[in-house]
Amino acid sequence: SNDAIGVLVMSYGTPESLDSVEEYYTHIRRGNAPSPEQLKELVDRYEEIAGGVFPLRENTDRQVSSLQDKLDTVETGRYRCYQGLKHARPYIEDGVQRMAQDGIKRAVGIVLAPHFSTMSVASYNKRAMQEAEKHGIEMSCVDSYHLHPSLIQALAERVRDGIDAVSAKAGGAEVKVLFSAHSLPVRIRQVGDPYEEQLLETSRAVAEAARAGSWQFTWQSAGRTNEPWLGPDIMETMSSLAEGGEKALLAAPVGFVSDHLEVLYDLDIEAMAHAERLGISFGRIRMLNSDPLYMETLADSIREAAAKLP
Ligand code: FEC
Repeated sequence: SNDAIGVLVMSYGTPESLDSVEEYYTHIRRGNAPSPEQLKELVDRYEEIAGGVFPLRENTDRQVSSLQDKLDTVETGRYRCYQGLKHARPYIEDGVQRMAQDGIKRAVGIVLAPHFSTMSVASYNKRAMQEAEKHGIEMSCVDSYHLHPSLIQALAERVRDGIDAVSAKAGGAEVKVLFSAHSLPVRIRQVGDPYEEQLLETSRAVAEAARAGSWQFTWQSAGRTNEPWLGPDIMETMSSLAEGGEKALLAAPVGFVSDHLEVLYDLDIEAMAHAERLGISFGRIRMLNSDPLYMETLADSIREAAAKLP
């Protein structure tokens, strides 16, 4: 047995190589393989962001090791971090199995996404708890940390810097901040899901801390399925703002914490091209990645969850 508290750090996951994009996409689609056209479209997007490199993998690795360092500065040896990915190896279950092999008896689970949704964080936590139970590990999971003061501070610094950078590009024009997050199917509203409210709470707190004059929230990266997804999408929002005379926009994707496809492609390539067509200035805040304030947010949330363990 091992007295250390295991920390299962969960993240979305990304393919290991271009050869494993199909397996990854099939997993996201709950076992339904994509068509050859769908697969090609996704492979092309990965090729465009980094020539077939998968930045999320290295970013998650770095976040986990920085978090371990941060936890060690508080109490050496008390916490031991393990990685568990939602759609790629090492899967969430693999991470829990590794804990079990190390004799871990008590653990905390945390997702590298600040906002709770029944369709996102809840499904990570459920998989983690189910696997932990199989191995007799007591596990307590963090649901959200979307208003942690260190998170708000880190995001506000980025918004402030982003406003200055876009304003300079736009000849001093006033910059409107577009807070964004991954869209989800509209049906989350039927179950009273807190996702939307939490995202608005983060946006409001960051806008205030950054003294952003003008801002709004919008969705991005909706899935391509037949059911309705939450909108408006950032592309539509950009079009209507440009039509209304807005000259400079800053994307602040506060639902994400890392440089990855949904930021590097959907915002930096797609939304940027859209801004050029509309003739407006556009920029995006730097992502948190392993920022010390983000590590502090995670470490505090972990300690709080650990205090609830038997
Ligand atoms: O860089 C990378 O390799 C991974 C980038 C990535 C992140 C991410 C985050 C979230 N997703 C969420 C929900 C959904 C739902 C579907 C869905 C589909 C995809 C596809 C790719 C993908 N997601 Fe993702 N997501 C990332 C990547 N996501 C690729 C498949 C092709 C496409 O639609 O573009 C729809 C599934 C279905 O078909 O039924 C739903 C949510 C997040 C943010 C929270 C989190 O990180 O968990 C919510 C990063």
